Amino acid sequence: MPSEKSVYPPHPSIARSAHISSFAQYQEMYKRSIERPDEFWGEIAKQFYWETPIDPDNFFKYNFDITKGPIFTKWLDGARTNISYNVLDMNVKRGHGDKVAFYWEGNHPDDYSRLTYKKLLEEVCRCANVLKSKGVQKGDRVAVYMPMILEAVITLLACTRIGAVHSLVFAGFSADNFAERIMDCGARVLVTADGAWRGEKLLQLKVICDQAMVKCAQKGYNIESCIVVSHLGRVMSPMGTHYNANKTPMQEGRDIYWHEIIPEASPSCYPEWVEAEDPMFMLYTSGSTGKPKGVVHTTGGYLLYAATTFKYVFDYKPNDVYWCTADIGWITGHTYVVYGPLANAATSIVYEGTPFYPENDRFWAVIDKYKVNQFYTAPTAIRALMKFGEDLVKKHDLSTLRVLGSVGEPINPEAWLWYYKYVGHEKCSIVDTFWQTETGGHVLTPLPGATPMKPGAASFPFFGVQAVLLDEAGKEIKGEGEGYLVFPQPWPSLMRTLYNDHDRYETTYFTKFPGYYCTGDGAKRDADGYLWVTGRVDDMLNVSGHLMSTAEVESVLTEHPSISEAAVVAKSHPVKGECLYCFVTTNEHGEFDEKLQKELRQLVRERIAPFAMPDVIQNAPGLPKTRSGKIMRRILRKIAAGDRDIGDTSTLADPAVVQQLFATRPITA
Ligand code: 6R9
Repeated sequence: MPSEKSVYPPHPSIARSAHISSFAQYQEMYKRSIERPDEFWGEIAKQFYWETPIDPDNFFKYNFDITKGPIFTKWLDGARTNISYNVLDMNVKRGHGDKVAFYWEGNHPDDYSRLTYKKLLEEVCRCANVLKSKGVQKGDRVAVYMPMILEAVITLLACTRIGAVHSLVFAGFSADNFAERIMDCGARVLVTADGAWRGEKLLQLKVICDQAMVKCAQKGYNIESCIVVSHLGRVMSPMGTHYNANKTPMQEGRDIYWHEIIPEASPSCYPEWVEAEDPMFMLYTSGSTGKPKGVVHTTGGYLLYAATTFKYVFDYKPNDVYWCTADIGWITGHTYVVYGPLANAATSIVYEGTPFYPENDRFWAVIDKYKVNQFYTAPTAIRALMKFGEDLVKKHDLSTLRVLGSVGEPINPEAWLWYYKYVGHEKCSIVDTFWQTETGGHVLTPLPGATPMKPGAASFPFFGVQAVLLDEAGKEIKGEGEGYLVFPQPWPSLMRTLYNDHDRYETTYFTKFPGYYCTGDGAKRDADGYLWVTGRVDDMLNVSGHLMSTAEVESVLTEHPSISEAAVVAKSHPVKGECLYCFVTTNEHGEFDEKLQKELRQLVRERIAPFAMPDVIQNAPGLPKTRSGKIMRRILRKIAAGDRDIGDTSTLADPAVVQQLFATRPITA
């Protein structure tokens, strides 16, 4: 087994044919992208259609320095385009009409379908016409709560076709969460499905939407139209039968089935030309104060960056088959299931199910079935699959693979090596892509034919991105060292604002270090200049690649009538990366017992999502606090880890609390 300190050069067979085939070529292009961004991105912009031309004087403007005025970023301001036109009509015009845009692979292996570019364009137009008939206009938000089915892709593209802003919420979030997001973005139209199977689990999506709509209505907010894909009735359940779709309750006048309205609509729809800087979509991400942030992306820059990163990071070639396993509800699904691949006229796979159904080799079976060339997944999935051993991988022919991607959290060298050796046969390049909902696309990543790989290093910045490390005082760390990962300049797809809250955008990302976009992650640079992302530096947790804030979970726990105070920290977990370790203080009505723990877990599940369920709940009659009353999470992290080396405790108001928490640490922790 190779050591984790080794460097793995790209395999000659990969490098030879890659778009970027040497590190020197990367460096040269990178230099140009930083020194002449207008020239670099201008050439790329020419590959797309602009209804009104790009004004060279308005190519790119920004201010990242809060002391000099409001923060803003603009690319190609004033040029008009339409992203659905670019990724559909243009591809059809270029002769890709009969090319498969998506293979759909259902949860059950007997369910699968495909959609060509021509057919996708038609379906998008039909859906766009229906959205228009429901009153959706340019700039309006449309709420989407969908499983991994092709109608989800169609809905997003239909929104962009008419200039509407899609606001998709991951279909694993609870009704409470969804309701909050619907009201925050002000959507009046909702698109969903009756449900879906994930492995052997039935997700009753319409039921959750109904609950969310009731919660909205209680606050005087009404969804006017809800379009429902009847999905369950057309696919195989794990029992091998079809589910009775009539079980889904429909409200007269508001709810309508997709199949009753979309097929009747016209298959052509003239695109709405929008400004490059018009909002294209929004997507909520966790914020460290608890309330989710509606990250807003705009049209022109997002298109350029999604297209360019997809092409180079996955080294995509015209006949390749690409597969990203991310759910469409996350930014990875937006940029690298929908827009990036389509902008390159790619053929990709949308997979509905889990890695474990019907057997633990499903991922490998799907790669084999479709002869996948690029496979993009998350470290948590790799770690879970490693447990079943490499024999399951060896059962399948994975020889078509060239590029393996990783995203969502740092990948530990052990998982990296397993991925490299057993999935990639020591031939594939692994791209460990670091990015965020906010960045819109990859910002740090190796390039398959160019970058010698180091297991666990996100390596180097992508074109147009300057990565800087700062110390606590805001001084730049040049050369080797560890600090805050920040960016002094925007690239085309950096988010432009937080929906309806530009102040929060400025304070969250631009005030800690004036002049820089602050990622909230720490990173170190090694002697060879490689960047290694070390994880969040703020109060955020990353459970199986799902980002959430400790404050969000704490506020749910303290809603329980028996809880007076709660503090949540991350604890490392062999598969999930991190898990939730919660300290709770009960009030006079509460008794800390099994029942209470069960209720708290249930509460988090209902209010946030199943993936947010705590692994450990510890009774904390007292919490370690500073004299000014701030909870010292640093110490709680040590208790969670069982590490008695807690360092400086001079600011602690009552050191006895810490000893007590160590002594009563649950055995299951
Ligand atoms: C794309 C996505 C963003 C946070 C980010 C960081 C972590 C993502 C990573 C990584 C180390 C990688 N993260 N990719 N950490 N190496 N390759 O995941 O977006 O859901 O917004 O999460 O995820 O902490 O700040 P998002």
